[in-house]
Order: sequence, then structure tokens, then C-alpha cells
Amino acid sequence: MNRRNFLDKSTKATLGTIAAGAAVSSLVTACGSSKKTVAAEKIYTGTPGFTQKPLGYDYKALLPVIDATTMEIHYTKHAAAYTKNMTDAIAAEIPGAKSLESIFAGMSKLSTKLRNNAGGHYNHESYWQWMKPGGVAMSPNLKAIIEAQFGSVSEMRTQFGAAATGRFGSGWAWLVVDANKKLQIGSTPNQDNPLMDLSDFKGYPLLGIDVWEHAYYLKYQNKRADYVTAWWDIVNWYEVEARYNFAIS
Ligand code: MN3
Repeated sequence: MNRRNFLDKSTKATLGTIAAGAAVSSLVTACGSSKKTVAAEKIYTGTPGFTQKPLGYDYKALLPVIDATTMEIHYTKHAAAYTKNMTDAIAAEIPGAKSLESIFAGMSKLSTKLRNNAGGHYNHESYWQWMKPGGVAMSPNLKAIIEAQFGSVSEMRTQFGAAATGRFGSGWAWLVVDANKKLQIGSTPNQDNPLMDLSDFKGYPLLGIDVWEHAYYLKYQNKRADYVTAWWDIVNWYEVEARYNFAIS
């Protein structure tokens, strides 16, 4: 799958024509009755739009993994600023841009302001979705996909954790599906992401963790590894699987 496919998919998703039903029904089957509230709550709509969506849970809802003050500042200050600055940059540079993916596909030709803020907006809008109070369990289907590639879920976590702790300074660690429909783990600096044409690490983001200090410093201080380890408890694997099904469809 190439970037063109991503763009086509994004357009389809925006139009609401994505066949997300298949993904949802597979989750219903996979999760069984114990997870009955999960499958129906959201149909993956492709990618974040241009506005900051409501968070969907309380600032304190991710405790004990992420504290309420961190969440409030992160959402209302950091992320909100990315959205505002992105909006300003789009108006100045590419008014009428159709999707964030189209911006990322031509990122190398656009400004650093747009790169930092469109990346920041997309990454955070996704990050809020990748977390859920108490977490959402991995379905047997997704577990099998991960095991087929990494040998075990534990090994995947180890590699993801290494990418997160190994990213020098600020950035993100990612689990993506690449153009050959293979899962890959890597990281990007600052607010870059794997959809950007100028990124060394490319793919469709299935899961990403913010490793800027503003995401974890109040509770974990310098112990980024502890944040990354604790974070698994609140990962929304439903969102990961929905993105996977979307990306490979
Ligand atoms: Mn952040």
C-alpha cells in the first residue's frame, strides 16, 4: 500500500463510505459477550479531521496511569494550540486542503509551522483515541496478527517500548502497517508522524505514544520507561484493530 492508497482511503472515510462494518463485526465475534459494549460504541472513521474533538472521557479517567492535571493541560493547552496554529497555517498556505493526509503527503513542500502543528494535531487527536479508561482488551484476531509478526505480544511491547524510550528528546513511538501490509515499529522526532513524506519511518499509524515530557513529567518525572510500561494498561486495542482493518482493506 502506498501513500496514494492512504489518501484514497481517507477520502472514502471522509465521505462515510468506508466499509467499517466488517471490522466491527469481526470484533463483536472476537470479543464475545464480555466485551459487548466495545464494538458498538464507535465506527472508525479513518483519520482525525481538522478540529479538536471532545476528549470523550474525564481528565481523571486515565488514573492511575496518567494524572488529571497532565491530561487537562495536555488537551486544553498543548493539543489545542497545535490545532489552532495548524488552522492558521492551513489558511495561509493551502486553504481548502481536503485532508490531513493530503497535507502530510506533501509535507516536504510546506512550512515548518504547518509540519509541527498539523503533525501535533493529528498525533494528539489519535492519541486520545488510543487510550481508554481501563483499557480495551486485544481481540484474539489482533493478537494472532501481532504474534504472527513479532512472535509474541510481549516481544511487540518490548520493541515498542525500546522505540519509545530510545527516542532522544521529544517525539513519538509508533506501531504502523507498512506498504507491504506488515507491522513495523519505529519512532519520529518532534510532532512528525509516519504519514509525512519527509519521515524516515513510514506507514499507517495503528498505535502511537507521546513521549514528550509534557505527556508524563508530573507523575513520572525523568522515568519515561515507567510511563511507557504503565501505558499498556490504558491502550484501546479496539482502535488499533479498527485502524489495521481500515489500512489493509
Ligand atoms: Mn503531547
